[in-house]
Amino acid sequence: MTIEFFENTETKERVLLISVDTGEFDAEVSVEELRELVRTAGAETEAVIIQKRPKPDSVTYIGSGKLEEARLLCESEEIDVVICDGELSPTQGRCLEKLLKTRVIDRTVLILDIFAKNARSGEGKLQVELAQLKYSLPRLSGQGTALSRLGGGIGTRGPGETKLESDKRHIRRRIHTLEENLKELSKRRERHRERRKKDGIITAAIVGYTNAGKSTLLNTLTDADVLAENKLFATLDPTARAIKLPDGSEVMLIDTVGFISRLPHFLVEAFKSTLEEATNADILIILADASDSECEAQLQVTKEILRELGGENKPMITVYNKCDKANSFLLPVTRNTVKISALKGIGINSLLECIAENMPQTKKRVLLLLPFTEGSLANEIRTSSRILREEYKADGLFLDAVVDVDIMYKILDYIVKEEDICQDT
Ligand SMILES: Nc1nc2c(ncn2[C@@H]2O[C@H](COP(=O)(O)OP(=O)(O)OP(=O)(O)O)[C@@H](O)[C@H]2O)c(=O)[nH]1
Ligand SMILES: [Mg+2]
Repeated sequence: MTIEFFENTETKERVLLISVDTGEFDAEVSVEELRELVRTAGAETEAVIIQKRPKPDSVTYIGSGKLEEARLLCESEEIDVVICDGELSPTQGRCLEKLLKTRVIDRTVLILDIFAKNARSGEGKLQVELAQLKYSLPRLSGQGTALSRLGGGIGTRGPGETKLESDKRHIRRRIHTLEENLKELSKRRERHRERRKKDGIITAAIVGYTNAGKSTLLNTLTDADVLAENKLFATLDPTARAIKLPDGSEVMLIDTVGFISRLPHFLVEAFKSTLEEATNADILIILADASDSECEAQLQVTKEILRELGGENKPMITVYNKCDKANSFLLPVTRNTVKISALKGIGINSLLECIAENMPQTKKRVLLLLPFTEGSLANEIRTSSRILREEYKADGLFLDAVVDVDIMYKILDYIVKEEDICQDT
């Protein structure tokens, strides 16, 4: 029998965490992160069991001794939900629920639960529902699953009205509809990006591990007023705001969903349209929490996910944040690395200068000698570019002009000299 619990704002759900330490990653660090996820989900970690084994037991996840320890803890600590720090197979999930007589979920379900709680936009909600269905589909076997019991406790929250049904066909149909809807929204985003590009708007995405301070930075630089709090995955939907750089040029900053280690692939897939907003930006501002002992590991995770999303070839700026409470002397000092405190507004000018240095070249200054036969091209240059000097010479029309890089291919044959210039020239 499975006990159902319903959300109650006064009594927090009591959680037992179970981890199998295979040596593949630092189990202690991972459990600490899981604790934070539990806190973010509104529950309380009462006990932790870590077992060293080469791999999880294929049926019971942990060995029989530890299982008995867990069963006793569930009773004595009045545990409401057991959370395993890995991905549970359907068999393991069912078996543990039966033996522990408690709801059992895994790290992925917990993350999905937080996503469900924090999704605000229609697109965000569709993405969460898609991820939940993709997770639950292989786990439906006639019996209920953790996800199909939409109650109110952690791991059971749904994105909206839709109740998950144990009808695979229905779920597959729903997955298809969601994917179609999301594809439409993704196309709309793409059209929007194309328009921005045409208008010459440069974009910079603030990416990084969850809780690094991305939203705080956006709020400090603009009056975006987005939610920033000490919780994981506070932001799910992208927000964009324009800022002016010290050299007068403008850049559109984008704040988006944070990353976490061992992010399941299907979750990245479900959030593709949101994540593309970040990876399609002209510049990537990679924010890291310098006060976290796992700072460098979190930077690596961020870079790996960016690589997976195809964003590794963009200009990148590494920003060590929260330097007000970190020993920033030990941090690397390299080109395109900045130390800041988004909260206290420290180092912001250096960051803005670094963004300015990384702005893509959109204009070039060229000296041209156009043959007299290219009269219409000369007119096109006159209307689209800034002409600094124009002179009729014996062998053609001489132009000193600042042209848009988009028309370079038309004038390549007539260039006498070219040089890169800043955006606002
Ligand atoms: N001490 C200190 N705290 C900071 C700084 N920047 C952000 N924080 C705090 O870190 C926590 C997380 O900040 P957010 O801006 O919500 O982080 P985020 O990266 O947007 O997080 P998610 O959207 O949840 O992925 C908040 O409690 C902030 O007040 C900083 O420079 N110094
Ligand atoms: Mg945020």
